[in-house]
Amino acid sequence: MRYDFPKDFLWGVATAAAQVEGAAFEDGKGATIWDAFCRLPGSIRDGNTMDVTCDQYHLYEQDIRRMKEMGIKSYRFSFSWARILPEGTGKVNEEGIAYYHRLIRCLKENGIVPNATMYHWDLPYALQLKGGWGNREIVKWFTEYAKVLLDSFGDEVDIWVTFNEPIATWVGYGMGLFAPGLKDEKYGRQALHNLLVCHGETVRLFRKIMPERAKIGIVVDVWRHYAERKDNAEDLAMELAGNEIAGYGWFLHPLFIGGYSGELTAYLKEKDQYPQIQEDDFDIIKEPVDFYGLNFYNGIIDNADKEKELEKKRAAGGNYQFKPEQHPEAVYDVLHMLKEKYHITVPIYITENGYIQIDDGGQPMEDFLEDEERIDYIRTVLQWVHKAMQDGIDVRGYYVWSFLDNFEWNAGFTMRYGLHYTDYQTLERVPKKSASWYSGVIASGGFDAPEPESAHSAILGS
Ligand code: IFM
Repeated sequence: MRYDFPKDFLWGVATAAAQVEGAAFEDGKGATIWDAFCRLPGSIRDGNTMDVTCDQYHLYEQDIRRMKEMGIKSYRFSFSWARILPEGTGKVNEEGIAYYHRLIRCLKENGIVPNATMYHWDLPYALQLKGGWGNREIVKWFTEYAKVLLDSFGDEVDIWVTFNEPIATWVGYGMGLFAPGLKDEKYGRQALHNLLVCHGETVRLFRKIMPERAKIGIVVDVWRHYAERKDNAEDLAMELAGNEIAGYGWFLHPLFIGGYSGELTAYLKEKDQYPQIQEDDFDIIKEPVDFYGLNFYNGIIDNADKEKELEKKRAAGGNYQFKPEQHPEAVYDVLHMLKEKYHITVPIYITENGYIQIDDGGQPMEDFLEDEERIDYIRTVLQWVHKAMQDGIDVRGYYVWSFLDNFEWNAGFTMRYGLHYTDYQTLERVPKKSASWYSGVIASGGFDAPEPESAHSAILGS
């Protein structure tokens, strides 16, 4: 069957500043919470730092040339707050501003649409010393930063994202697995509430100062959970926790319906984690956006018994967390849920989707170049996206995570998501098979493929 996408469909690739730029202490950039976290023993699986990563700060022209050769229509990148405002507020770092002007200019000269994220997890360390996301003052700090970005780049960039995946801040403040490494659930809940208020205030600022052609949205990742046994209380509890208590519902409900959901409110009150909320907060958070960015990676089938078995194996020292079952068909269900449950009617971009290759060290580059599994996965996701579009869901673009292998947060360099292999010693980029496959998809506006096999019953009920 032929899967054709609209002529103006925005085919893109995505990265984020901290994961690809490197130059962590060059040209006036301030330290971020990740620069500090990487230095805590045991925090990063392979002990690496973000000091150099892919060095895109110096090699951006080469990367953009490759994007152009591939026919990429849009590049989703993020600004580093600490490169713009090394202390988080106050003095602007002109060299940081100049870097992003160069990057954006180069993209536009090559006909690639910039899609810019304001915050992708790298808070200036100076602000963490003042309490970071848990301090309500962050609403002032963030809008000051957003204003600098809009004043500096508003003429050049038309697609803006306030936040990428708010949940990461919970992983950093409530679970201790990401920067800044705090394990304080109550503080984490407050941090996330403050972040949502920052989002809404930034949208309000945007409406005041930006022309109508410019669009702003937010990116929330959806890992939808499904109880495997619909009559099993433990499976159902896992589903609820994964979706509402510490999953997408935490954000989508206040952003698109208003306030926290009944389930989440009850949970937070019971745990004494309900954040301090000011009178207009829920109106601010619900400020209408121009688009919604869906980061989709997988659907998750919850089975409490299987999970307990896995826990035992993990406790015995095995590495069992990285080969989950693949459920690309969940994207179809998720796209419907966005419309039917959250009433999202603005255009949707799939702002990230991708596939991991685990690199535990010692494997040659060649092992990673023939990435048929990535091609299969991305193709199947796109088939289900196509089907949702046939149903009338307004999807305008799709970005592969990622253009190149990069620093995967607390997994360091052990997870490769790239269409290009990155050699972290020489900084050479080598295209994988998926890069030429994706380039072909873009050139012909789609692909031929047999219809995907029937979906898992727990997801699509078939
Ligand atoms: O690398 C991350 C990215 O920063 C945010 N979304 C998920 C990706 C893969 O884990």
